[in-house]
Amino acid sequence: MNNTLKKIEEKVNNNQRLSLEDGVTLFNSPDLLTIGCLANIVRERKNGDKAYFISNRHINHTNICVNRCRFCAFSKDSGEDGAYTMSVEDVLSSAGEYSRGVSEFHIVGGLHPDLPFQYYLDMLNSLKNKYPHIHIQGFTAVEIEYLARIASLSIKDTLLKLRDAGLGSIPGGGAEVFAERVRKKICPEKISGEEWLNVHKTAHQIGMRSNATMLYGHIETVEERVDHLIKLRELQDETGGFMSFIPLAFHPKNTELDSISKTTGNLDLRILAIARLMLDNFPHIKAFWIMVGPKLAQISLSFGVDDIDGTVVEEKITHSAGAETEQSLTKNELVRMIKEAGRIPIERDTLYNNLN
Ligand code: V47
Ligand code: SF4
Repeated sequence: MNNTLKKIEEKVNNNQRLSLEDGVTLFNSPDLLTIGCLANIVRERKNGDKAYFISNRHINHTNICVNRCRFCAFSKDSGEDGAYTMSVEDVLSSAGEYSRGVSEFHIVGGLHPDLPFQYYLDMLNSLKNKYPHIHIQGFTAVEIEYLARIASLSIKDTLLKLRDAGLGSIPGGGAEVFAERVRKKICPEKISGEEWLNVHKTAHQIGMRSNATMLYGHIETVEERVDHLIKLRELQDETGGFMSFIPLAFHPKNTELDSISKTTGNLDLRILAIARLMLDNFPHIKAFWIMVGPKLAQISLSFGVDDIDGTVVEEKITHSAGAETEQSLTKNELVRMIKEAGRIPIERDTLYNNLN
């Protein structure tokens, strides 16, 4: 092990919190195996040999979005070729396809200029009516803030109404990188990092759990990545409401940022491992296999990761941006990947209850 990592190793062994400087050191170190090894210590301390997956179904109800972030290949303008919006009935029938054994619907979409708040309440109510036992994780903080604006409600009242209609928890999307410099360049219309954090804080205050993400591999600096992780850690200290952190590898194809190269395996593994080390108060680190590929997701189970997400069924956001992964894996495939990595597969529900 090189000397610069010695101090960090000592902190990890003594269960001490890593600083911003430590995070930067980890990103700049060539010694990926040591970083993975340290992350594995924390992973096993928190989750033993368990590796989680979920049977879920993603539903993207509309791709029409007023924000048009520069890294997004999924969104369209209203009336543009390929733009779509599902009616509540469409959402219901899409939920019905391949939904046997599913414990979660994961619903995210664009910021639609015309759909009323009632559409979202109707969607949740009808899903809950038909599938009362399936947890609905839906609407990123960006969507929640938009819904609050169109409904002229506070964030808290918006969340309470969505929860009354059937919303169970909030996914981690829309966080990107909190630094204003980055947001100005890649998603100038999006809510600020502070606003994203405030939506999650409000959700946690009413007892709703959520996830967090970071979109990496575009124009962000190492310091901006570590700053993002530390802001999440600070909010988690305050509320304890986050369940998992999911780094999202930027897919450049069909986006305005297509001159940027795809992320590499080294960076993908490094981010997952560093997240495990920095986010000492997050119970779970998730490798979304759709984004990093099933092979790397499997290896990441020895680099800090304890969750490889789910069966998914149909994925539009990353596949619009050139992802070459399948859109779905069976439960058996997920179990085999986990067992071959020497871990114990646990099928979980959204809130990490064991469904085995
Ligand atoms: O918010 C958009 C990102 C997110 C691209 O909470 C892109 O469990 C890569 O948040 N390349 C949506 N990423 C997906 C998401 C998510 C996925 C899986 C699990 C969970 C969870 C959350 O995808 C967006 C945005 O940050 N995104 N475009 C792209 N070209
Ligand atoms: Fe809209 Fe989300 Fe795509 Fe941004 S990332 S354009 S907010 S769908």
